[in-house]
This record gives sequence, C-alpha cells and structure tokens, in this order.
Amino acid sequence: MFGPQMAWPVIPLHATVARNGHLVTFGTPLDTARQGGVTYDDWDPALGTARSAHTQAPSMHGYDSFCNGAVTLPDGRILMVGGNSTTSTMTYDPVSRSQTMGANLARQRWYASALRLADDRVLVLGGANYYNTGAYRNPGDNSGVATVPEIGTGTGAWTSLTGATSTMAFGALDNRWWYPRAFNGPNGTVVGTSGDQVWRMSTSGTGSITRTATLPFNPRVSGSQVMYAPNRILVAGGGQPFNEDGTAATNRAAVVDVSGSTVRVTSTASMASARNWLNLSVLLDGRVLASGGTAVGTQGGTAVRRAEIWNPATGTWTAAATAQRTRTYHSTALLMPSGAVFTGGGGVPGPEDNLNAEMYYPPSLFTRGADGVVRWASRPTITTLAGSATYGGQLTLGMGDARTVREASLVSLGSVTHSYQTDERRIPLAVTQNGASVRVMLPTSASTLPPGDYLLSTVDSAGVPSPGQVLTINRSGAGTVTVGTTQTATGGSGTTTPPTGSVPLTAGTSVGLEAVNFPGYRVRHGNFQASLSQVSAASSGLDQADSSFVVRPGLAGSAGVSLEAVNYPGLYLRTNGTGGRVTLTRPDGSAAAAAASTFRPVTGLTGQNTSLELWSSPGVYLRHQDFQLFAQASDGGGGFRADATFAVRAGLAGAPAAAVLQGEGGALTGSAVVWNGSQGWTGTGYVANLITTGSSTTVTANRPAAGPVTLTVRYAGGGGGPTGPRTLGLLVNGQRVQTATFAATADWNSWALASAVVDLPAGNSTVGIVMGQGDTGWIDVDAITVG
Ligand SMILES: [Cu+2]
Repeated sequence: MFGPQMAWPVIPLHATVARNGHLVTFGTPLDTARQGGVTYDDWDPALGTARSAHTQAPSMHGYDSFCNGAVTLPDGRILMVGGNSTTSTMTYDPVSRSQTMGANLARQRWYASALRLADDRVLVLGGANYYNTGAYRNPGDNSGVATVPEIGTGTGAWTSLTGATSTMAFGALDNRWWYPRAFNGPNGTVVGTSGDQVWRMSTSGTGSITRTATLPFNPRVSGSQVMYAPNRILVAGGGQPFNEDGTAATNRAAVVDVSGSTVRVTSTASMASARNWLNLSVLLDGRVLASGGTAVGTQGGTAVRRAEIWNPATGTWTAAATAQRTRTYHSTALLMPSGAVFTGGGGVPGPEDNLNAEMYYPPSLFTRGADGVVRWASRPTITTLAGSATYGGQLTLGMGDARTVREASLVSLGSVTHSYQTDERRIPLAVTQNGASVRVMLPTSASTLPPGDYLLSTVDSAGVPSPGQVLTINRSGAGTVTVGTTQTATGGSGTTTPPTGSVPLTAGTSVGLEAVNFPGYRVRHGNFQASLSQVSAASSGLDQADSSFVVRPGLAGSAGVSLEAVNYPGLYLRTNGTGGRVTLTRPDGSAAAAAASTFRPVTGLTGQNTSLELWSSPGVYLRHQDFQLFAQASDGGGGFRADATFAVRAGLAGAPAAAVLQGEGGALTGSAVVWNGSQGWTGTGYVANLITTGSSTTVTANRPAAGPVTLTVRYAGGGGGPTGPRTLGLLVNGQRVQTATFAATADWNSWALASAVVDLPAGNSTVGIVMGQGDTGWIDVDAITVG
C-alpha cells in the first residue's frame, strides 16, 4: 500500500540513497516547479516526514545537476556528470554536503548514464548537446549526440573510449543516446539496452562494442530496466522517443539473459497497464515493482496510478496498490533500507508538477492473521554483522531470532532518474543457518557483485524480508571484497501488538481513533481531508490536534456520535456517500448533513474495540485504505473488518474550553418558567413549560473569535406532549437560525443531549431556544453548552 502523501522540498527527479541511509534528491530549486539542479535535499527517514527531517545544500560552484547522470564512488561521494552543466563533473558529499568540481568531459553529456565498473572506474555513456531532445527526428545526423563513451576514476581526467564509439548504442535514431541502460555484465563486460538494441561493451584498451540481440518490442527512452537476478535484465514498458510526443506506451515486458556468449531474449507476461515513464524497482524479496507512468505520451489523463508487481519465479504480474498522485516523466522510485519504496516527483514539464512523494509498502511487509486481520508482519532482523570476507567467502550474521532464513540477498543502493536506476541489481546469497546465526556465501567475482553499496537482507520462511543493512563492498586489489560501514535501517515497520482498551465515547471529551492493524496510526485531518498517520505524544502540536476530536451527541440523533475537530470548532468528520472519502466539514444544519456526520458506535468488526457505522446506512462503516479514510460497505472480509476497527484513545490534544450556561439563568418569554420538580437537573433547576408559541429561554455566550461553534442542549422530553421527537428553534442574537430536533426521553427525569452547529460572532451573543410557529415544543431545558 502507499503511505500518505509527503510534501517534498524539491521535485525529486533525481534520487540517490546514500551510504548513511539518507535519501538525496535534486532537480528543481526549493519549493518551485522550475528546471534547475542547484539545490540538494537530504532526507533522514529516521526523523519522520516533516520538513524538519530535510536539510538542504545549495550548489557551491554553479554546477547545474538537472538531467545529469549520477553514481556513488568508492568513498561514498556521489559523482555527477553532465546535465545542464553539459561537460562538467562534480562530486557531492552526502555527509558534509560539500562539493568538488572535477575534470571536464570531452563531450556534452545532457542525459548521460554513469556506471561504476567492477574495477572501480566510472564509465560515462550517451548524452547529447544541451536540450537536444529532437535529435531523433534526424536519425542520420549524429553530430549533436555523444556516441563516444568516456572512462575515468571519477576524480581524475577522462579518457575517450574511441573503440566503443557507436551509433547503434548511442546514436540519434530513437534517441538511443538518452540515458543508455547499462549494467555490469559477466567477465568484466558492460551490457545494456538502447532503444530495442541489446549490446555488450568491453572497456579494456580503447574499448569495443557489439550488438548482441534485439528486443521483441521497442521501449525507446520511456521504458524501464533492472537486473533482477545476476545477468538477467527485466525490460518493461516504454515506446516514446522523447517526452513530448504522443506515442502510445507498450505493456510488454521481456527478460534479457546476458550470462552466456549468446544473449537470449525471452518475452515474459505483459503488464496489466501500458506505461511510458514507469519505474521498475527490485524489492528485497526479489520481486519487481512497476510504478507510475502514462498510457499515451506523457498525458496526465492517461496516468497509471495503480502499481503492479512481477514475480520472477512465475513470470507474471499481480496488481498492487494505487498511488494518490500521477508519477510520470521526471518521477523517481527507489528502494529504501526499510524495504519500502520511495516514489516521488514527476513534472517540469508536467502534466503535474509534484513537489510531493509517497512511500510504497510492498505486500511482503504485511501478514494476514488467522483472524483475517492484516497487520505489519513480524520481520526478521539482522542484529550483528561480523568480520570481513573476500569474493567466494562467507559473512556471519547475528539474527534477532532463530526463525528459518530462506534466503539472503544484496540489492544495490542506487541513483535513479528518467526510469533508469544505475546498475540496479539483486544478488541472491546462499545461506547456512545455526539458530540465530546465519552464514551467507558471497559471489566469487566482482562481475556478479561489483564494488558498491548494497542492502543486505534475509527473507524468512513466510517470505518476509528483514530491513536492509547497508553493506559497502570495497574493492582492494583484484578479487578482494571487504565489508565496510554498516548502518541500522530505520522506518517502514511498526510494532505488531494490536492496541486494546478503548476509552468510552463520552460527550465533550477529546478522543483519538487508533487503527487496530496499524498501532500508532490515528485518524487525523489535514487540508480538510481525513487520513491515517503515525502520531504520538512526541508529534508536533499540529499533528496532535489534527488527530484529536471532541465527541458530540450525534447531530442526527443522540444515540449516535459525531466527531468535531478540537482545533476547528464546528467542523466535523463527514462522510460523502458510500465509497467517498471522509472530509472535515461544517454541517449546514440540514438533516442530510447531520446524518452524514453521525455514526453509530458498535463493537469492533474484529470482535473488540470499536467500529463506527453510518447513522443512515447500516452496513456502511468508516474504514481506512491506503492511509486514507472512507465510508464503505463491509465486504465481510478480514481486511475490511480490521480496516474498520479502531481503538478509541484519549485525544492527544484536549477539548477546547466550553461554557455551560444554565437554562434557568436565561431570559424567559411566553409560558416558560423555572422549575425544579423533576430529578437529575444541574444548577438550580431547569426551564419548563415551553408549550406555547413564542415561549423561549435565552442565555448570553461569549466567544473569543467569530466562527462556527457547537451548541449542546441538555434536555428532557417526557410524556404529556407529542409522542415522537420534538422540534424547537435555535435563536442567535434574536434571529431563528435553525430548527433543532429533540428525541423523546423515557420520562421527565431522564435527560439527554442534542447538538447543533451555529455561527457566532466574536464577543457576546445571545443564544436561545424557542417554540416558534410550527414547532411542537414540549422539552425541559437544563443547560446549553457552547463549544
Ligand atoms: Cu529530464
């Protein structure tokens, strides 16, 4: 499922997971949708999703990283080549955020790929002259595109690999120069695809390159490619030669096996959706996520927000969750150490400019219990990582428990842009296990496991992956690998203990609604939409207030409840039809609005805690889905039942101050009298005998600010008058503003509450209850609470 939408300081059209587990994103200036890579944003996922979890660094030397190539060097710095600064190179230190300009490239490299090789050198491929996106229209003219690769250490001079010059791989036809999709291949070679061409390159001497196969479809520049297993590349989607034409996308996919001297290309199942500008992401468990994209051109109306997942064991795709936002051209997706996938951006040019991101949580992170309830899965954890090893050697992992480890794997930490993640690969590792100690076998060659940063994780027998430990493979002399810095992964997983012990829904108290299957996550509002987010006593004051609601007697009937925002008096959680998203809305006084904001609390559909059924639609409940709140009819399944069950908690923020005004202290008119003959009243009595037209009691309320406020009337409605509900008018400053309905009570000693929302100006106002023309009258009024 996708988590809630996160505001992002830049459009993250480039994204790199650094060795310290932080996410570095860049591509636009801060908070604007303009092209220009002169601001680098660093997000520490351990600090949450607020702006305070982000730190920015400006470009120090004028280098503009927009549409460049990026790759992580052995020392952990990110090498950037080309982009808007065409021939420039720069290294960015994700820890100190310092920047160092490097040697210039021989050719302009706008939209070039950069690949760290098994021998630690960096290969720069493709690219074109500044903004030469139309090069494909003159396929015979290769003067404006970089057909010659360059190679270097990344910190010294660059050398042109003249022997590997190729229009087949880097020419104008189909814009094959546009981020060539390159990977480390067998025996120190480089393999890749450009358009529908599959090639193999040698970087020894002056280099050489040959075409090895042709894809069964042409992804051109808008498809995505990952090496999901050693020497096996999944290619899916695409078809556009550049981002502004109207080419329909393909849903086709193919597997390219580059392991042998003869490259084998086989089709695999097609995706459910055709996609230009999708992102493929290898997940910790070895499946591949396809997210985002557009069916036709880069047209927003054809955006595919539903993700799908490819299983390499079966070669089939399965539908996955749906994102809130369109993620198309200039969007990114990148596996995080937690096992979740960051998805963000898209835009400049549109169809949407997304200064936002969503985290995708794959199905392997969840489990469905015997009770049918879906929860976070209990995850294996790697607690210690001992020693160092060489290629072909072993590493010993200490696990958090002795559960069976089915497999271990390394997934590369990467840099992604334009649907291509540099050398994205997953390497399964054989394991032997002795209780909570697991030994993993490393591959025998740097071709299979190139030096670099990886996420090491284990998968248990239920298919649940551990959070990834960042593992650095350092090359020191031929054939030697050492384990460098390790980091503890954070985020993505929660406690697995379901909350119990709901507090009662007492009128006038502040409560929070905690999802039973996502402990720590509560219903909250934001921008007047209701969603689910992780909040606690450590959260910001705004987050605490947004997740706290005052319990009111149901606006449509006091046997129900309505939930008013503590920080927006008079605004209530409101349903918007079955299937609609819940909003925070001021009731307009109509019966329909009151019903849409009234819920019948029932025993939770999981058998404990609480579910909230719609007052006027039995069988329809509040439920969360993809961290948003909806009103939906139950399908009876365990997933629905869990999503519709909440533990009622004390609100993290208290209810605002309310004024209790005694009815008997008000100004009376008509037949109204102060009386005390019944039982159970408060104050010194109550107002009785509201039985003739024009009878009323009016009190004075004082509000610090103008705006809507809830009036709650304590009343009795016993026998002698009408048998059903009674109606009276609400007066504000002498004007009748609303007709209020009061359900009959068992007798005149039984008091009930009824609420309504009215608008009051700042300062003193009179508030009254009147039996007007057409009203039934016949209630006793004990008190009126304002706020
Ligand atoms: Cu671009």
